Amino acid sequence: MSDTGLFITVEGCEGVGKSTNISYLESLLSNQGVDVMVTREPGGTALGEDIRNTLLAVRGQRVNPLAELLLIFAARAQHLSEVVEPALASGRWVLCDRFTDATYAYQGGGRGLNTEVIAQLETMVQGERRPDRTILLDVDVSVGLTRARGRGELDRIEQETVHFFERVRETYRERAACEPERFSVIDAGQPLEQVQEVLMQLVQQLLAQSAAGTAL
Ligand code: Z5A
Repeated sequence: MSDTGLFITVEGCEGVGKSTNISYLESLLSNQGVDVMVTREPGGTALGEDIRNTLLAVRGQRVNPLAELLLIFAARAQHLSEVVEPALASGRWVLCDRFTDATYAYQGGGRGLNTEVIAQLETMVQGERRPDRTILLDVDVSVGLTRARGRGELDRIEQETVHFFERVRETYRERAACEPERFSVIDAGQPLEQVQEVLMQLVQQLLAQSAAGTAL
């Protein structure tokens, strides 16, 4: 077994089922004796949650996309140093609801910010740290939005157009295609039981690879 934990991120557009399936993954892993923690971005620390609230607040003023990007990386810097790195160093597995792939998808694909700028901030804030495995829950945008919007009031980003979310989804899919060894893409349009069957197989594979000390 590796002496550092695994860093697993879960990604996807609105309403794909990240929260639901992260809870499921957490219980699967705990039942297998893995010391696992769940966290999220933006957020995961007191400062990060304040930044999250600021980012998602609906205000009458347009938020400059670069300001949005910098706030997300500010929250990430705090999250990595205060939570993620210490947990991984102590051997815990970290399940993170969104990470930097979301930045490429939302701020890059959605807002149209230059990917090179995102990549520079990624290196500055994260150094070499990248997720060991990323689960991309993928579903037609209209299906995800219907699920998410069933919950009531929309935050600032949830109020974006369908075209915005189409660009987000496309960027996620392109990233997954470029890094097939890191990404596991799951059809989140299937009934939840089927999604979770796939997740169970994935967990078994991760546990076997981790125990064998082989590359993930
Ligand atoms: N953001 C960003 O812009 N840049 C960044 O770098 C980062 C984030 C890190 C907050 O994220 C916002 O931050 C997000 C992107 C931005 N923008 N927005 N909006 P978030 O992850 O906290 O918020 P979210 O995307 O709005 O998550 P969500 O809407 O809570 O969705 P979810 O967690 O993926 O879904 P869920 O709550 O688990 O499920 C939704 C419903 O669908 C629920 O009733 C489930 O029971 C149901 N469900 C789930 N799976 C299924 C299946 N398979 N079948 C049927 N029903 C299902």
